[in-house]
Amino acid sequence: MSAHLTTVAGVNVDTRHWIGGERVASAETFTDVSPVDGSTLGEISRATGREAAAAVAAAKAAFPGWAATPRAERARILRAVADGVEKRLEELAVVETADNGALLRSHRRGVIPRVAHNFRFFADWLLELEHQDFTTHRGGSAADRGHTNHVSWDPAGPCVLITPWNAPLMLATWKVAPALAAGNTVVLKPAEWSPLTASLLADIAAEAGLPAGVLNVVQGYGSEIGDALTSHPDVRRISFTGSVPTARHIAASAAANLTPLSLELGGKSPLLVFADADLGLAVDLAVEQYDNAGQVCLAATRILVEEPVAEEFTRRFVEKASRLIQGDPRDEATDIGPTIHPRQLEKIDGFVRRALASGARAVIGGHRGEGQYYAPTLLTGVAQDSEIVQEEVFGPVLTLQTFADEDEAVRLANDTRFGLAATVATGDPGRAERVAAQLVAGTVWVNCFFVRDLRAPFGGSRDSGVGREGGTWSFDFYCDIKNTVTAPKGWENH
Ligand code: TXE
Repeated sequence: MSAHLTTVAGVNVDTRHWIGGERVASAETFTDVSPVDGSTLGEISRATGREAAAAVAAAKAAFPGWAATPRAERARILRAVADGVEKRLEELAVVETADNGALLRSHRRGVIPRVAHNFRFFADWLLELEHQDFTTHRGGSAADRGHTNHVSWDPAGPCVLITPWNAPLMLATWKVAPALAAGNTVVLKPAEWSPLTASLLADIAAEAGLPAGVLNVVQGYGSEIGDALTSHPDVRRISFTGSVPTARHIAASAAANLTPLSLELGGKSPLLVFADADLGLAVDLAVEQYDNAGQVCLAATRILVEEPVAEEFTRRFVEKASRLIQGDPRDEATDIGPTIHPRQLEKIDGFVRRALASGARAVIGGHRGEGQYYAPTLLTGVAQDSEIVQEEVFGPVLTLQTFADEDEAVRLANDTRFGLAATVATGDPGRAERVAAQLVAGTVWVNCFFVRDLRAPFGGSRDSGVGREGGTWSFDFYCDIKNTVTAPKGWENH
């Protein structure tokens, strides 16, 4: 077997970059370790600025051809990628679980099917994207009237897409699919803690007939090659999902060329439980926040409960959360897997230890589990301005606070520097509407959580991000929007 292949759960994965339609190795490698059992999954090529520049050059060279490819043909190839993902669903699911420790059953039933959906959705959407035409009849001077305006969405150029480890392939393809559909070429830089499925995606895309250089994958540390990608003058768009400090760094790096950015960052989202809510549903919504060991940007980690039902809510929450099974993410019965990395575990533990030291009480959990696991935790007695209420933990750690009325609920909900999402549990549609209107959040869910229609905008306010992606918002971001104004016949004689 080639020195550049590793076998993970029976699946062969190439550990090299994918640049210009070829596998390229770096002199150095980094070790990819499984959070499931600490085993080594592979030695992955560790890019330097040279490979980063080569990937951008390949994307630049491939751009004119792909941009000129008729939409119907681009859509056909994207659908073939979706077919390839579905054909290899089981392989992608087992590799992703080995690499990031999220539940195999979620990968099989939800996450990897969604990867295929990302490609199919943006292929369909591309064909529906209408150019807009209108005639100037108001505004401007009288002389301008009768001119036609033709608005078109043109491909922008090479895009750098930098993605995290909590849902590696799903989040990568959420960017790759619209970028490619729009006629752009891509350099994808997956997270170094979960590099494997991006490599499999490169294989699938090549098999589906995506031309060489249209999708490039560069493996390595963001701290080492990030700047070479984000400050490159030939890069026309940067889309990033990850942490706030890295986002600030990328924004500064991109500023040299004023490269447009889309930033999807963290959150500290609230779940507001009103006394008139279906309490069983509210408890289900709250317990759901432990999914993926809480390593979800959208997670509603601040539970805010109206005083009269707080005790009953807590009792029922504890009852349900205590039944959760924490263990090997490959087992069907498991509800909560390990955290991604010893460093993430340390970080989670540090947050909780400091909270407990400053007076918080652990209703459940509050400590590490075996190995790389962290016990599902619910903390009460937390002050609104405390670190545990204000900072993203990114682990299975929830806080519970109470409120007296709607005004206080909204005030607490909005009182962090984030604004990604919010969930409202209430039986009163009028209240739902009133409260939703006041919440600072890119997405508000009422009596539900995590429901995503890809036509809808997705993104955050404040420190949770810049810009929106999804449906037409993705095309607005990944395209250069052009207006062509044509004079009416005889206008020159005006
Ligand atoms: O994120 P980073 P980390 C939050 C979460 C988590 C914390 C730290 O709170 O605990 O961030 O996670 C690449 N130039 N989220 O350290 O560093 C890096 O290689 C260019 C929330 O993993 O932001 C990886 O591919 N790129 C989040 C990606 O950025 C750079 C998901 C994310 O890593 C770079 C993940 C640089 N200078 C973490 N430095 C969410 N919004 O869902 C790193 N990278």
